Amino acid sequence: PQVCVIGLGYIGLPTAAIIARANCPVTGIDVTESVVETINRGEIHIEEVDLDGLVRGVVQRGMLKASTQIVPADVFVIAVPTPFEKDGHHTPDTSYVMSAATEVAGVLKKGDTIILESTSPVGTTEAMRDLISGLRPDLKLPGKTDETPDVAIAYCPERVLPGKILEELTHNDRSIGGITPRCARKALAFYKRFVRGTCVTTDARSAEMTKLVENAYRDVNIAFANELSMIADEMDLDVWEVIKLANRHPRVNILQPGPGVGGHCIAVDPYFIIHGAPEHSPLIRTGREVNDGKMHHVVEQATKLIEDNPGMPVACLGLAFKANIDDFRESPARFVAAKIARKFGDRVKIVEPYAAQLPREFDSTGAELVDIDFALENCGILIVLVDHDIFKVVPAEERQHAMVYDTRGIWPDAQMKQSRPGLRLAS
Ligand code: SAJ
Repeated sequence: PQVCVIGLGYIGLPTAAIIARANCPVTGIDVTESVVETINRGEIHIEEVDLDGLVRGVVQRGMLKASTQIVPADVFVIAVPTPFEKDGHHTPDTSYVMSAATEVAGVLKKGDTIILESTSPVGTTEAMRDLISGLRPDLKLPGKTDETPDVAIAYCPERVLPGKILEELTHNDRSIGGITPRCARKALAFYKRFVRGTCVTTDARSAEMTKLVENAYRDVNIAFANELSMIADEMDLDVWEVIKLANRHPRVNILQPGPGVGGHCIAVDPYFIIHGAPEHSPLIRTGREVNDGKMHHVVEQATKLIEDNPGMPVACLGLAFKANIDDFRESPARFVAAKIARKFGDRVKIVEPYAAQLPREFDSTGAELVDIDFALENCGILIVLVDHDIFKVVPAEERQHAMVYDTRGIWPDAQMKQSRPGLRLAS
């Protein structure tokens, strides 16, 4: 089939490339002209393991083209962002999905399949169907007719991990939610072309909720670890030691505390559930609050340590939202480092091997980007915010002189120190 993938971001572009590799001609659509030009040159505008070679190959073979204009196709895959509105209520914003659906409606023909992949509040796929039904009264849409519908509509969330996107796109199991069972079967036949994991069919609303539940589950579990870390600070305990011991129980598996939860999914998707059932989601809401609260806790603890040691240079290690990636959006590490830079100015050095320069909020703070060697030689206080491999391998003797606040638990020998950052630590 001819495929049209709408949205060429972190999910859409790898998906388009993998479909093209499976020998389906793909047109990728994006509103940003420069993104389209970059891809048509065989290059990429995002960082992801092995994506450059894959895109270059499929573009050179003529299997993937990018365009700003929608084109007719047999299968449409929508992978556009679904942020929430900055209205203080975290209301989900499905306007990008609906405008993509409007574009699809303009070129839709009998026999086509539309698949929504964007993380979406429950009911979005049906709302999209209703919108298309209004725009194309000439077509029979699923769930709107007793006869065989003219098009199939399904919801199939991605569940790939940044840094392992290509591998997980191929090997993860998929939930395929049709508006009707027939829609699910049509979408299933499409995914079978390039997914090696098991594809399980269900209805669209269950598939929508499944995606939200996966990320809310992880958020709540990380919140448990983060809450433990704050309790441990209060009780003067080493949280890493406690978690390590508790996890020896055959049915206990506590996740890792950190400076908070970042990224574009885990810190966002739980709100889609909360918004849908506010009265019945106290745990999920509290999980969000705990994880956001952890960022402020880290700022407070770090501030105490820095104030207790006047004049001593400080290094914040890491800005990324998690280890070994160059993605600084929605990052708790970046939030904490920026707060510290604003408070302590040119005492603050930032180490982030994945950054060429500091983000704009560091302008005029006096903080500067340095490498890890500079930080180890010159800074008496080290605040670990990201567990990049390059930080993990720093041997104990090279950091022995420094006071350490390790929010990620990467230096086991420094652990007793990190859990009591307010104390004056042996230097
Ligand atoms: N984190 C911790 N402690 C942990 C695990 C993670 O503090 O034990 C933090 C990370 O440092 C990061 C944040 O949580 O700041 C999220 O990282 P992550 O690796 O858990 O997840 P993401 O955001 O990279 O990707 C998630 C994945 N969802 C689940 O694992 C349930 C991925 O499979 C989804 O496809 C993705 O969200 C998405 O797009 O929804």
